[in-house]
Amino acid sequence: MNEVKVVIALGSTGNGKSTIGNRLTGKNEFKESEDANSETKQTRDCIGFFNDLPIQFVDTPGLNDSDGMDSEHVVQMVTFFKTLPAINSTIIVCNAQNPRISEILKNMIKLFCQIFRSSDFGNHVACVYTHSFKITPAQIAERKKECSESLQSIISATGIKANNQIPVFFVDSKTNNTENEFESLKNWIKSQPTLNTSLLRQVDPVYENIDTEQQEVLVSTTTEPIIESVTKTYTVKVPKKKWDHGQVGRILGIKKKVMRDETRTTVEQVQTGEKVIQSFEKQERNKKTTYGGRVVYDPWITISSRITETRK
Ligand SMILES: Nc1nc2c(ncn2[C@@H]2O[C@H](COP(=O)(O)OP(=O)(O)OP(=O)(O)O)[C@@H](O)[C@H]2O)c(=O)[nH]1
Ligand SMILES: [Mg+2]
Repeated sequence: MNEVKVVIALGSTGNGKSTIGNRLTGKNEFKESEDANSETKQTRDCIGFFNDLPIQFVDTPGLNDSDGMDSEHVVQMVTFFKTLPAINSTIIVCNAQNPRISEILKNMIKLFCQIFRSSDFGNHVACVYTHSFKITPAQIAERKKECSESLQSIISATGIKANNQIPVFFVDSKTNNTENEFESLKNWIKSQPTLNTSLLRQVDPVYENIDTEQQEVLVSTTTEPIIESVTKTYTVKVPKKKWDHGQVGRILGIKKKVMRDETRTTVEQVQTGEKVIQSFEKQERNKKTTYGGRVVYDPWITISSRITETRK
């Protein structure tokens, strides 16, 4: 009995993810688009068999070049991946009739590298070209080499190690003309061990990075007078104890007061300066960066405070 292999499909809209999902599960659970408009809006899965191999196929919404990495589709997709008990591989679904690797696809691949982090994602990824008709074996051989190299450089640019030889398959999901390629694809899927997804479990579906930053802010400044006791000295005239009658006084009987200086002290409350009281708060906030590079700040939260007093 083969164990179920979990395969995630990723690719631009209309490339044939849902169609190949139906083919690889032998069911018709995924809705295929009838025109160029994007059909799949939600990431969802289906378990079925491809020949004897049980496959749990995870179909994702295809994004357009105008879509950003912050769309709710991406958030729902990452949230869905976190619920998967295991993941074996990812197939990047391209269209052989339009083989350009679009900017959005590049960004999606980078997103996958970010969310799977060091889980050896680069060695569990393959590229599958659908709509493989009207292409010669020589073109296929050339494109396989080119595609493998460009995917490898996109993946390694994110810092994740990538297999030198990313497998590339050319299939046509609507005909039976590419049975050999489907067989090779099946064997590759079967050979994929489970990815280590412990880091994926910790990933935030909205934010790629959450950092904290701190600041110290001055919240208030008040000034108070400094009042101190000051001892003051002054002189007063006080009469001498002895009376000097003098010549005239003696005659007239008038007594003349003789004065002397006496030093006295007094203690007064005097403003000797000013003190400036400042209150500071240390604050912290989260700086959150979305997968699309948008930066969102949480409100500042006070984590400590201090008061300083300085004399002026
Ligand atoms: N001839 C041919 N047609 C295909 C093949 N794969 C898909 N199609 C057709 O291409 C159209 C788009 O296929 P879908 O499977 O809906 O594409 P998708 O990648 O799921 O698109 P979204 O859900 O919008 O992201 C449908 O009309 C399919 O029938 C293929 O290998 N050969
Ligand atoms: Mg679809």
